[in-house]
Amino acid sequence: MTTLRLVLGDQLSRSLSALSDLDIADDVVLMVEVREEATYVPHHQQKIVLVLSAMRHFAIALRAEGVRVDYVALDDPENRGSFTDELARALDRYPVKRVVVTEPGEWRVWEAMRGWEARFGIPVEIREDRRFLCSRESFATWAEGRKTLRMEFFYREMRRRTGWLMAGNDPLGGRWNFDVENRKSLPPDLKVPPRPVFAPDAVTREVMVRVAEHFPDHFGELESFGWGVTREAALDALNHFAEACLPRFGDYQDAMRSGEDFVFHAVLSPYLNMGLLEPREVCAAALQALEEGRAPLAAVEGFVRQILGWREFVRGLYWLRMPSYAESNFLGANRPLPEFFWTAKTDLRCLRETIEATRRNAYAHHIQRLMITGNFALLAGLAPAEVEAWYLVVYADAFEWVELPNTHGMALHADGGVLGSKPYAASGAYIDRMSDYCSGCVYSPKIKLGEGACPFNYLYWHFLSVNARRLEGNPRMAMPYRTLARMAPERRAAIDRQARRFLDCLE
Ligand code: FAD
Ligand code: DLZ
Ligand code: SF4
Repeated sequence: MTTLRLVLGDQLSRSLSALSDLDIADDVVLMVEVREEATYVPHHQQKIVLVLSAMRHFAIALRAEGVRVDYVALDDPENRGSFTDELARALDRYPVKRVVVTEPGEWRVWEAMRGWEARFGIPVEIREDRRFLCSRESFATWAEGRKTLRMEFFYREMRRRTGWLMAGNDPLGGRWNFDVENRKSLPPDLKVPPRPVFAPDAVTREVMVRVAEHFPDHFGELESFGWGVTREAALDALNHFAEACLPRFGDYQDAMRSGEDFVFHAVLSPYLNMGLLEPREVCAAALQALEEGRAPLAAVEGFVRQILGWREFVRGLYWLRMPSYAESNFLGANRPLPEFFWTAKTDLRCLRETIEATRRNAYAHHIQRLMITGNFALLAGLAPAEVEAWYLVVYADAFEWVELPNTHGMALHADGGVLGSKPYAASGAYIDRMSDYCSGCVYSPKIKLGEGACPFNYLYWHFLSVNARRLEGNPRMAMPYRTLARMAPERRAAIDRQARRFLDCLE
């Protein structure tokens, strides 16, 4: 009798709890490429290649250790196409005494997994995912009894727990957060280091052929694939970031520049989310850079906050609030997703460039996701479920536990303020300040209304008008609502007319 250990495509860590007591002599590790995971939303082609190729490389590494890996490829004629059905088939191949898995990253899979024991009539041990820095249980304890859940307070608690960036009981440098120093726009002459590109090896090339064949209509370019697919490559990417980008990460975290798809961002999220890197080691690399004087405190604090703070916070929130979290629609937004989110055919340059980069790289950096596509979706009142499905499709790092709170909560405010205290709504002036997109756009951020006006400008005021009932009581929205109240009624009416004309054309 053997123990069957199922490893999923975002669990590619040798330290995985499901593998912790692996008995090489007796156990079987099961890995399955299943159609359902590529099609429950039609993922970007690069994302499918990344996950499947990384799975194949992980299996190769395990086999090199002498582990018995049962690997079911997408093309296997017997492949039944889902985790549950493939597990059922594997149970017919071996005399299995128990199944061991690590808890999955998505509610959808968690629900299926919890039914396996009853369905198959054998013990199924679902272990905690210990790669995270805060367990689901510990987050729930922190959240208990709090009226509002705010990342900043959770983050401080995590700083105290880990002792990272602490001087005794106080934050290093006397402040918890150096964000005010992290909002610079990019000087035109500042060079951005190129992102490391990993040329596809034979395994990846084979997967690319299969993906092009099986999923020809999925969004995204495949030829530009440059992701690492092994732990070694992910470690190279981490070293590159720590050396070349981290020192400037803080300063230019919110900056956007046409043609610079990555700026000083880490581009590590797919590796973290699939398990090729662990959050602990990524933060350790940043802390070491600070200790050795290779990066300033503001940059390191800003970076550590993204991982120790935001990443853990959104995961905690997801598991605390699912499944109802996904169902709220606080602003009652219901406009269908415009076609240009897929084609990039729009004359709004900031949107066009962000969507083109997304298609090319299966990546856009945080400010593009939040303040370009996200801000537009918010201002235009796009239906949360459609926007969320788009974000889940298009990014290589998109797994629902992290995608949903960021989209539903942070970008769309569809949760009514569970994640953030106010909507991240901004007019063209913000985009103009933080990017060079506007200089080459047919619209002008300086024109508020009429011919040539930037649509973000009138959509912004229109958004405030139509959502006044829901938002004007929010103290953090007091200033824009005061400005709106001072606006001449004819001007408000003209703004609403132009916004409605624009929105009608979207459909
Ligand atoms: P950097 O900006 O260099 O940050 C470093 C690391 O911090 C990231 O690798 C990531 O692990 C973590 N991080 C930063 N911000 C966040 C955040 N808000 N939430 C969680 N982790 C964070 N991130 C995903 O990993 N998957 C998603 O599907 C995803 N969807 C998003 C959707 C929207 C609408 C928004 C606004 C943000 C989303 N994010 C998502 C968060 C963030 O944009 C990405 O983590 C980041 O852009 C990844 O690029 P990077 O590695 O260069 O990150
Ligand atoms: C994203 C993805 C894809 C495209 N394909 C697979 C697959 O064939 N096999 C697999 O084990 N995992 C895949 N994944 C990742 C899963 O979607 C992910 O493990 C679940 O969403 C649980 O978080
Ligand atoms: Fe975007 Fe408006 Fe600037 Fe054009 S003018 S790039 S639409 S913010």
